[in-house]
Amino acid sequence: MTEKREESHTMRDKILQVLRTNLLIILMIIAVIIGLALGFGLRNVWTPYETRKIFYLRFPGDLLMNMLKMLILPLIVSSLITAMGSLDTNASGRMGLRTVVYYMTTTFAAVILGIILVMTIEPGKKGSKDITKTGKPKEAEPLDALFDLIRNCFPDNLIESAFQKQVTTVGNKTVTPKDTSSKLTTVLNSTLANLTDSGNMTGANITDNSTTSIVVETLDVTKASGMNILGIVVFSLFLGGVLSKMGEDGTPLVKFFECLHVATMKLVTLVIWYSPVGIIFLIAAKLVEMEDLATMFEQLAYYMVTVLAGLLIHAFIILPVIYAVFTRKNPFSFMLGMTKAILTAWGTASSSATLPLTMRCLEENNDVDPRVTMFVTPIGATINMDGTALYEAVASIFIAQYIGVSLGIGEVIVVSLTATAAAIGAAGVPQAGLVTMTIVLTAVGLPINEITLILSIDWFLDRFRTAVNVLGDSYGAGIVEHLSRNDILKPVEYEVDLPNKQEKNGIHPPQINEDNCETKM
Ligand code: 7O9
Repeated sequence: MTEKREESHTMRDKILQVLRTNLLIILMIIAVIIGLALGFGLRNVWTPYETRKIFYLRFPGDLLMNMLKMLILPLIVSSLITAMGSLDTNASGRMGLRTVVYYMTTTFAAVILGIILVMTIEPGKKGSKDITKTGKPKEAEPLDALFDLIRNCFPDNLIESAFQKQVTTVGNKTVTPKDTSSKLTTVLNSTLANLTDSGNMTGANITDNSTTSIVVETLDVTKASGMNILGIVVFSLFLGGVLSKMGEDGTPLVKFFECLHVATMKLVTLVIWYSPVGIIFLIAAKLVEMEDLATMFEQLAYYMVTVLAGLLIHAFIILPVIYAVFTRKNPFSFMLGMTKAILTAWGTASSSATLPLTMRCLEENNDVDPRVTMFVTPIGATINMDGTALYEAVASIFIAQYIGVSLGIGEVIVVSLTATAAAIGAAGVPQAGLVTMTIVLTAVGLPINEITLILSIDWFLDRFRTAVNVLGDSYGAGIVEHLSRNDILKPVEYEVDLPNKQEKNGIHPPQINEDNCETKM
């Protein structure tokens, strides 16, 4: 009797659970539709200049962004330390290599696809040319950006890296050297020549016959606001790696971070139920804010079509084919399992804010091993941006076409390499979006002020490329799990396996069991 009741109970629970998961997807789709309708509706009533109204309209959306971003720090730290701590160094090393190889190849594939499309469609040679430009982008020195990237991997203060990153700031000062020796004159002359070449010189003048004042560059490392995500990722990976090497002695701390991970994922579940509300207002506010939608869409139509076509081909053909080839599983049911994460990515235009959902969808709907998800997705959110890479390649060649510069094969290769590098390094560079774009442009000698041309539509394309970024991270987790299936065993199997077999497979027995790997609610 009691057995039967229990059985029907579990059945009901199961049905409820299935309903609940699908209910959320339905709610999210409805939210996107309501958001669009509300936005277009309000456009008829409000003008984009009623900034206070728009500011308030965004409020529920701001709350969602805050809640999601609030979870990022505990989530990535606990995930990376737990994953590294519970796998032995060989297993995590192999997994890390596969992860990085997958990310680099798919990013490069996206760039190549973008270049092929932009060179066949030639959007820069079509459409009207009188696009109004606003603002002026800051010039970026590629070498400084690269050094910032590496410097940020090693923050001087871990707590500070949660809200500030290091940036190289270039300024200049006027000096009046007293020394008139020939050596100094040579140095000054070469500095002068360099400054003039790089366009950094603001003026060098001779004040009188005996004194020469000269403008020299000053370079400082300053702090800019924004999370130094690279520093946190690098620290967590190393701490986890060291804990794994410590064996039994490291277990308490690994268990602590496991617990933090499970608890954070439970918070994620709460936030997810608020996300449809937030999505409505994020979309509506964005739509009301935009000044002249029709003209903008009309003028940049070909460009938009090129980027969207590239993103669609990458998302629906290239990535699924790669997944199917490696895993022999159905890529589209995998994609369906990621719906919630993809809709959130589209609604928030931020793959880092989507990270909590990406992890949940992978573990819950696609049955990816939690240790793989914990290891692969935080790194993916940081360095894997297929959509962004494709976008930057298309954008720079579009600008070249627009201003009538034809690029040679060498320059196209430079675009492909810098766009890949820029997308990988984006999260480590301050004010990433613009700075990485200027790096690609300066690398091939294109004028950076033309960026403003494509800025008006950036917010729109951002949503689609973020969705592709998240999808790329997810397929990566699926593929890496499949390839690493011999390095990691399913938690349930640990009970049956003998300790020496576990050792052979690169797993530390003490940390893994059904309880502490379970992240579902
Ligand atoms: C798009 F790992 C995490 F989750 F903690 C993490 C935190 C922050 C990962 C990344 C970041 C981060 O700062 N990312 C970042 C991404 C910073 C600046 C620019 C971009 C590029 O963003 C994409 C784009 O504009 O194409 C896109 N919006 O994927 O979020």
